[in-house]
Amino acid sequence: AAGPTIVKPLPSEWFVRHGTNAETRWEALRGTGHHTPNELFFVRNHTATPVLDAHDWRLRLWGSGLRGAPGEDRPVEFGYDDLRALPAVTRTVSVECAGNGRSHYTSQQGEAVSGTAWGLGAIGVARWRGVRLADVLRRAGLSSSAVDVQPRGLDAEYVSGGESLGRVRRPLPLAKALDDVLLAYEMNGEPLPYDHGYPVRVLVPSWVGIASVKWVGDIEVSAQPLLSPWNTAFYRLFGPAHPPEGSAPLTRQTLKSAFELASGATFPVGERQVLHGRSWSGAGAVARVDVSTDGGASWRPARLHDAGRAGTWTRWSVPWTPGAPGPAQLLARATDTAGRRQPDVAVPNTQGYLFDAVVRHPVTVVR
Ligand code: MTE
Ligand code: MO
Repeated sequence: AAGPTIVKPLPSEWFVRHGTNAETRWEALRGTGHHTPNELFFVRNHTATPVLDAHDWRLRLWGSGLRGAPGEDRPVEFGYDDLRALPAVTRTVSVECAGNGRSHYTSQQGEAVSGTAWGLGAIGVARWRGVRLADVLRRAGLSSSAVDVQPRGLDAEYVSGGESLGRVRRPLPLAKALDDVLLAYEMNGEPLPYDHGYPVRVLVPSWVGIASVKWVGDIEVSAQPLLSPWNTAFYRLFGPAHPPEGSAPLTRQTLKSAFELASGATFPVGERQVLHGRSWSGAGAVARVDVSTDGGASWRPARLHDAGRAGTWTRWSVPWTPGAPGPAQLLARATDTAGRRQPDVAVPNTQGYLFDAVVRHPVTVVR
């Protein structure tokens, strides 16, 4: 019998369920610190969370890009304790689904897009501890001809349109794999929770979430470029603005902002509030955030609460005294250190990836 698709409890005041996935409610982040608590962290599962045992777990490295390991027949293996014995690193980074914000293509722009109808809650930030993928690759005997590195998960094969696409796997260019990618075994000071990849997951800072393969079981290291449905059919941009074969496979995340508020939150007229939110970018740190409480007619700068850092979000706040009863729209627009600013309209693509436009957050002012 199939178990639950997600192991951890998903109280409805913290999560919105979308099939096998669970989205963090932004209002549940109010009062939390910089890091998303593990119990509040969104879950994106193609199938279901496998409950694995770290002591039986092995990470197998194989492929034409390893010295002396021409095929799957001569793999190099690491156990959980082998990884834990390597030099450890700790980093604060976000994981964000490429489709985060997708529902706003429809709600704000009237575009029909396929995929999980996320609001803005398919992102979380954690303090991850693990080892550098570069250290593991070098220990496995990286050959000078290696070009691509493809981690694969131990969760069930993904079936789409009646056809199995195999296990979740997605190639990384060697340069990124050797740069800042981690094999993480801890999340916010605890062993990885089952839903987030126990015992070990890949963590690819600033890139779309699909690159951060959970429950990693093997890594193909190849002397030829690798393809998988997750970098050919999915996680490219398709549509009128893009070539027929789609854009290049998605890498860096885009720029977004969210209020730590429920959609439709109510505020008493004439009472001073402090609105809180967070902004983030895959292209660098957040440099400034401007907020409008009158539907975009006027803007003022928010106070930033975190020193801007790449790979994670910046918390901010702005005071507001609602002046008149009735519906209102709150907007936040971020600018990053790469010079990007959130546009009013996002360029659409059929699968609704990389939504970056300013979101109009509906609230009601009451007497
Ligand atoms: N890894 C495996 N093995 N299986 C999956 O379904 N989902 C990916 C990625 N890694 C996935 C996976 C996607 S699309 C995202 S957005 C992130 O995991 C989500 O990570 P989280 O569930 O820890 O938040
Ligand atoms: Mo995702």
